[in-house]
Amino acid sequence: MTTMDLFAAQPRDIPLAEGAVLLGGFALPDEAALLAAVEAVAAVAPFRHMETPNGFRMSAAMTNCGAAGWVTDRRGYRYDPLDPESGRPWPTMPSVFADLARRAASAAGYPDFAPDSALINFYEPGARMSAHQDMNEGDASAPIVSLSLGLPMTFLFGGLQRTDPMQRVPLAHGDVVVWGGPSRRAFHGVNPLKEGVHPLLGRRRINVTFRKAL
Ligand code: MD6
Ligand code: FE
Repeated sequence: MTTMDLFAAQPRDIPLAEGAVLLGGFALPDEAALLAAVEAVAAVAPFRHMETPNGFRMSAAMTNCGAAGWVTDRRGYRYDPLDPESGRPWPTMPSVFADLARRAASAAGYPDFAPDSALINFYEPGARMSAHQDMNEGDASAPIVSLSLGLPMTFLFGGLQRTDPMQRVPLAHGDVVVWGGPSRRAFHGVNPLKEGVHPLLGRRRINVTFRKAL
């Protein structure tokens, strides 16, 4: 094996379904800058537990950056150019976010991905996200790029019907999942976060999903 082969090999790229791939460890080289970007966004637009249309509080706390942010309240789910808590635009998307999302999408076969929204989910032990489809984005031809930081979590990835079986995908710090095309409307969720302490993030998992929302 030559040196070139060593660099070409990416043994941690795992196809999940047609159009969906796990890029294992893709974000590790940028972990410090990505964490700093999360902190910078949260300093301006703090994490909050949003209310679902049914009146429940989400167990993951959320914030956003970019031209539009995903929000939920008693009126429903939508993308909003303004943070409802402050009435001001969401923070600008840090360039380290947009750059990572573009490179990951490209590695997964989706060139020229230009996200206009990043939803940041903050999980503490016990927090979860029940099975759902991502349906609020205007442009379903664009993929979604999903970055995991901190404690590991089990991602549940199903099919186009709620009743389809779900595969359990362990997601670790630095992993990136890209999905689009035939998988864009697949049901997915995350199991409750288990107790643990991550060396950089402590008792937390952060997930950032980059989308073309508008
Ligand atoms: C999470 N992720 O990983 C929740 N949606 O915390 C999502 O809901 C999600 O990871 C669309 C595409 C990728 C995702
Ligand atoms: Fe989702």
